[in-house]
Amino acid sequence: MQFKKILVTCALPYANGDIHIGHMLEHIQADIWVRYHRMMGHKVFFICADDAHGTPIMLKAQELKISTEEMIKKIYHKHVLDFTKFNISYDNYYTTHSKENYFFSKLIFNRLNKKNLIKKEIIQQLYDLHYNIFLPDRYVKGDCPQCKSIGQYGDNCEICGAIYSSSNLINPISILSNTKPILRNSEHYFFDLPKFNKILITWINSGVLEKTVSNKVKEWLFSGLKKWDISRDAPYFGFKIPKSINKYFYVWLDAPIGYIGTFKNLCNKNKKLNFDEWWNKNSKTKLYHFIGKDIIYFHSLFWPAMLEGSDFRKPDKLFVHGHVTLNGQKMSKSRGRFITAKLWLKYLDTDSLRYYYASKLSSNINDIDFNPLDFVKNINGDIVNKIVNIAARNAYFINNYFGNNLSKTINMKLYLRFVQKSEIIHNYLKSCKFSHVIKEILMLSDIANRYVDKHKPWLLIKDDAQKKNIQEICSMGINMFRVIMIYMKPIMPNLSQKTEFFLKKKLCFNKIKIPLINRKINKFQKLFERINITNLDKLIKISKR
Ligand code: NOT
Ligand code: ZN
Repeated sequence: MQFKKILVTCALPYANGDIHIGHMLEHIQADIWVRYHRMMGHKVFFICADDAHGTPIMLKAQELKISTEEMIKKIYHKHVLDFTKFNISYDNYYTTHSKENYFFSKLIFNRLNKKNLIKKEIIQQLYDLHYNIFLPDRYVKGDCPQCKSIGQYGDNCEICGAIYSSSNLINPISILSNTKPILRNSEHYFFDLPKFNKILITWINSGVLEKTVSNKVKEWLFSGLKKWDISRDAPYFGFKIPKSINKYFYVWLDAPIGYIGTFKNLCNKNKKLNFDEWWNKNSKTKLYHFIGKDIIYFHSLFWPAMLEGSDFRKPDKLFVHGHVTLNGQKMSKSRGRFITAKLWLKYLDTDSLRYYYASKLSSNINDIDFNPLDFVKNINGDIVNKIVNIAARNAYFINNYFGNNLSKTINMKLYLRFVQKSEIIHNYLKSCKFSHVIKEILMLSDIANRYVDKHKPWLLIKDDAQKKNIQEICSMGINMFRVIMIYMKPIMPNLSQKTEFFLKKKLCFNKIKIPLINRKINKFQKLFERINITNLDKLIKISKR
């Protein structure tokens, strides 16, 4: 097999709030994919960073009465802790507020500018006289210019779906000061996105997106692209635009460049890495982005166009997922429907959330609901009663009657039936169809449990003549458990680690055809804790406050 070199990213979380289980979906999804590819021997680098710029971050720091730098530093450490505890195996977690990112933001801007792909234009924007700042779209509310619904944000109408610019709102009001903003002129820098129409169509047609998503993107492409405003006026927290007076790069310009900056930072730490090999226009390595469906536009249009225009390589694939809902409703901090990663860890373990998400994830962009009852049923029912139960009930005999020794032979026909599932499991893992993996695993677990039920070692044990037989039956049980756990390894790293200790053997795909026979295992120790309903109740109660 040819080993690939792959760079994987998750979208960069904003540096003004906690990581919640909604974010975690993406990081878990990507981490499962990454762990699987590493298991298969590919060279994978997995990176992410905090997205540290923009008006909301600047205002949040003002509200907390600390400097923006201080705030993003504090949040950075919290984010790193959350991801580490959830076993998200980043090779580098960095920040967009870095010297590397500034370097590449300037470089890309200058290259685009040289090719005449940046245009200056004077535009009118809403200005808050009280706060002395130009208002981002989300900081203005007013009546929809199309359907006249009141209380709509400055970028689009939630009632009729119209998209407009905030200066077109009727009766605009600044959310910051509750005063009426005025229109003020300002010169902005625009990236000439329409120039890339053709290239983007070719890129989209090369299979970088799932069908439903690529259809959506094609709709955007065919309805015509507009120039993209990449500048913001001071005061702004971000990078200053070279040779400008008080103009800053819009956060969405330097956020994706943060992928490059973060990789460059990794190269600085790991001297064996050759930056150009990964980002050159003709790079042979792979670049995969995991993103939510709300930021498809940025990653499928702006980002590849920027890369093309500045002579960098483009992504090979975007894995897009839906959002997490809580009990069928949108997660919302302001409405108190919200579970932070930290709160989760206080009451529950991380493998259980990883398993739950995996059991819902496929390659589509459907939303995923976190439903507590469903969650308990999945974890206690699948992991404890089905999967881990196979190990427990068979280890009992191997540990207590056979000095921890597995038999010399097992039923190879049945064993191979388990191994033959590898091919389909590989395909599911490669294409992010994790719920299909889980379905297969559960089917195999049922077969394994039925096998033990049928042979009833607890009855046979009364008959001395059956001893050898029991050892073979239970060794077969342990072997079925092992194959299942090889399939499960990218999904549940903690359970896998304990399993490896129990089996005295690393779980790997390339050894799957060789059963564990004629060797010792360890004494069975609890591999997984049942979900504690009281803890889950507490968590849900707090998240509902
Ligand atoms: N901070 C953004 C968000 O929506 C994601 C930035 C992803 C990075 O949470 N960039 N790009 N393109
Ligand atoms: Zn409307």
